[in-house]
Amino acid sequence: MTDYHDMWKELGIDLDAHDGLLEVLPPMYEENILSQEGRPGGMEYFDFVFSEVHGLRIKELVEHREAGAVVVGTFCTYVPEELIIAAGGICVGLCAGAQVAAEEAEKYLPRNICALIKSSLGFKLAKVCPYIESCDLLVGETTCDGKKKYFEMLGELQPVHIMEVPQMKLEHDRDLWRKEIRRMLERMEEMTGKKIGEKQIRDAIRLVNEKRKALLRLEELRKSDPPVISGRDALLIDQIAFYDDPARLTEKINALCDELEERKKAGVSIGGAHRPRILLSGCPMALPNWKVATLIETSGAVVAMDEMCTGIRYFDNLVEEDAADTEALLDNIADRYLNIHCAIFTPNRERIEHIKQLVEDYDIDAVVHYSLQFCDPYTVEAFSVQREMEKEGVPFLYLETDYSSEDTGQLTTRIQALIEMVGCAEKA
Ligand code: BJ8
Repeated sequence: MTDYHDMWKELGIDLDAHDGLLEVLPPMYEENILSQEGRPGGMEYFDFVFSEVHGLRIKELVEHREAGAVVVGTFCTYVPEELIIAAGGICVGLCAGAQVAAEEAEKYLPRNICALIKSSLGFKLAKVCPYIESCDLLVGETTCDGKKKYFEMLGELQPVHIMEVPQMKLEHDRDLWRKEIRRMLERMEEMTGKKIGEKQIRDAIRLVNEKRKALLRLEELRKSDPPVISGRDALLIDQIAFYDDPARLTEKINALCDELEERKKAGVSIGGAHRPRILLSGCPMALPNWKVATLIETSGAVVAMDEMCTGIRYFDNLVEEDAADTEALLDNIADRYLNIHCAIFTPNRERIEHIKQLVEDYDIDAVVHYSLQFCDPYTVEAFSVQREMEKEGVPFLYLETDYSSEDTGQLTTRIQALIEMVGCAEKA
């Protein structure tokens, strides 16, 4: 085992608090991920990446910066990683999925703010995240109100660039968003002191599209029934996709998909039998948040699809590569990203249509809508999703939770009741 304490110290990490955090992660990983039976061999790479989450990948970031390049942190799937990569940078997702330093964060934020925002600030204040400490720039966005205000606070601690994400998708919203894409490109040029050319943008688009294609290939394999991969392993891969090297990750996902295709042909599955198929929809589940996915899968069902930003919302739709020049490439990037259907938009009918389509394509038995407590966009939109699912006759369960384990018993009871009901309906 390599000792990374000197590297963490250089980054300004609070070593004692960080050691405490690193003690908690392995048992969590064991309980939620490694304890699953029949996992494909290709998951070994992702287990390794997770085991080195604050080690080897951070070392790569440090070396990248030593070579004169930049690291940029993001908090939302609307931020185009292509522009960061085109500037020779590394893009890392920074949303936190574990409760850290909540009391400290509550000195600056109200108690009733979503766990994702509170924990992200907690990680920064407690100095336990080597990712955020490795960043030359943080890119925030005007999505939900909590995030907007959180980024103002973060701006007092580190350089922050804010992208204005519109809240509607009318023509003038598109115009604004295209301008924001150009403004972001200029910020990257200003920061690196280098002009970003057409070739760099084209190459970055291709690289990220390849990653998306690999993730979509994996999603296609999740249509298998009985399943060839668990929802938890698919979620883990999506979470890792936010910070791993894109080319290496693409290769490893494709190798895993080759293995899963072989498994499918040979009739090898995880668990060996049909199980109720659940679509998880709602707020993102940032690493290491596996709580709800684990409860669903240890209750006898499989998460067959995730309509979340740590799921298909992250990689659905490619950037159109066919474009005459830089301006057209930037328009294509803008168009692809504005085609993400987050609940901060109004109206957001496209998200509901997407969920309906996924229910059909993935032969879904029930939808579990997951909202983080105090997340207004998803909590309110859940009512529209529920109404639509009722119309379609799709069983629906609404869950509102946070990062604590206090409600595990109550969540388990509700999830088990849903799975039992779906199982009985299937037998009838
Ligand atoms: S595109 S889902 S990553 S905004 S959970 S912080 S919405 S109060 S994370 Fe999101 Fe971008 Fe949308 Fe995706 Fe606010 Fe809700 Fe908290 Fe949220």
